[in-house]
Amino acid sequence: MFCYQCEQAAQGTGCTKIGVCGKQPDVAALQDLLVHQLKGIGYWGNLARQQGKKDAAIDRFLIDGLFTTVTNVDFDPAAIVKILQHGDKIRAQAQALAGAAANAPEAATFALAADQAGMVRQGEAHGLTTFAVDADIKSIREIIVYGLKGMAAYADHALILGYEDETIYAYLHKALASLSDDKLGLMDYVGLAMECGKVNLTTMGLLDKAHTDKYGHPVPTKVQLGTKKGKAILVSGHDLKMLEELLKQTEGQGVNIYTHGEMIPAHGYPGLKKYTHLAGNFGGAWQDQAKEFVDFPGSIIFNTNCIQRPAEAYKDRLFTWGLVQWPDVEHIGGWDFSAVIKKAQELPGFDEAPGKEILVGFGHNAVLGVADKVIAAVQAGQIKHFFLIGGCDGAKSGRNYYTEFAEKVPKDCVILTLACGKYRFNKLDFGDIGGIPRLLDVGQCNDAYSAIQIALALAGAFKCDVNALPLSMILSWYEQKAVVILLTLLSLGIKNIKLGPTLPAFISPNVLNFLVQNFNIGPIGTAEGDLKQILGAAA
Ligand code: FSO
Ligand code: SF4
Repeated sequence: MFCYQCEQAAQGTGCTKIGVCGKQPDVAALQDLLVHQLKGIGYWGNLARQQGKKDAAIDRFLIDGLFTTVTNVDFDPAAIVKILQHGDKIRAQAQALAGAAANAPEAATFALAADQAGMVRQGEAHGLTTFAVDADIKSIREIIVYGLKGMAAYADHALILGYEDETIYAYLHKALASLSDDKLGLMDYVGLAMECGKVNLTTMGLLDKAHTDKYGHPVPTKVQLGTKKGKAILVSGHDLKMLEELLKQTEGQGVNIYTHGEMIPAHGYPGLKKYTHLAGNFGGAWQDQAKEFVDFPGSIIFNTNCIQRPAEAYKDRLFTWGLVQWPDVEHIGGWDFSAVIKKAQELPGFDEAPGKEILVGFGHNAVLGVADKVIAAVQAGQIKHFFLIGGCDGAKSGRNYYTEFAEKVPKDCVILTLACGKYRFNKLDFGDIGGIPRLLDVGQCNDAYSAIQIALALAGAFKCDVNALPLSMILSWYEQKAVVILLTLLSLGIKNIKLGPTLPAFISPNVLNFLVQNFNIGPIGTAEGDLKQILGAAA
């Protein structure tokens, strides 16, 4: 196997024996085959679309297939085999829709093996090390593949809430088709990568609309970190609809629901916070789950990444939902959560133990609702600078940088944060500036959309370019959603982003050069040095 799609890539270059994430070589091969198959479906789908023909089943399969291969989503070979078999039918459907083609690539024509062992062999033959292309082309193609995976995750959440957008599907087909087109050069792919960023802004906007139409705009809300007496279920992932259904099915049953990781922003949505048994938040970011879940006295369910190898101590009370799968962990296929609730009823649950409260709910609507106050504070010199410290968390010790950075941000600066990286500092007290909290939790990783809206509104108010704002972006990345968010920021022309804890292994030296020259993107240094550089430059 060879995989370097996430920040945990072994030795900073790639996982070759087994994934640091726990991905086994057979699963890696099946996922490589699925990506290969998706390129073929995209080829036919793109051709059909050029003739004005499309099919919702084909479009939606692209979303599911891509999201399945995101880091920490699907570790179950049997589940991926089923997806590949379904994909084979979808491929035939797309081919029939497109009609005959003279030079269809192998990805669009290969016959899927009859069994899992055969599919694994096919996947091995289409792994990254088999690509005979120039290093820069390989790098930029992989950037696009990872961008598509991240975008598919957001499109999937929106789709689950009944929201779709034709722009997204048209781009997915076009981009997947481009990946087998040897006539394209580096700058063609750079253009496609920037388009990926733009289309992802549309995708995150669509998801924002889905969330806010359905559950209202998030409002500043205190989240309890302690526990309520009663049975308990912990929900991890990003999917709000799944949480809502579970809240409905547990109403009046003496079972409290706790959020984990990226589910914490749920507490700020009026349509979800109205459930009084949405009791609080438990634990830290995803990489601490194996240690923390042992102490959760109820059932636990994952609705998206990031799942890790479950410890035996809680495996029998762990469930997966949606595209997340782990071998031997019970999967909930639809919307009936009675097995999860039944398990929670059998377990001891929590005692009453109130704890600290932290604030969430600063989406674009809440922040822009007090825009006048914020602008006046900037003009009066009370707020000197904004820092967006956001992105994913992970296990590397270098990630302490983000805690240290947040702690060292001067008292006259405001921190916006989002995604699971916030757990590095969201339980610290930052105080406020004239009633404006110094730490504003904007939401999940996809709520980068909110952060962008806030930045654009500030730029409008100060009549300047976003790059001229007293705003710096200090980002942490882990998996492919972070890749697509980065592409979105670059597609908006945002410069001077600091990225860590390490730069992606899939970026070739020439592609990195391009990014540095055009966007002045750079690696994080030390918290003190970076702060000095940013604030020195801003002074
Ligand atoms: Fe984190 Fe995992 Fe939200 Fe990611 S829980 S790392 S970027 O899946 O999606 O921030
Ligand atoms: Fe390694 Fe990350 Fe790939 Fe897992 S997803 S195999 S940790 S590079």
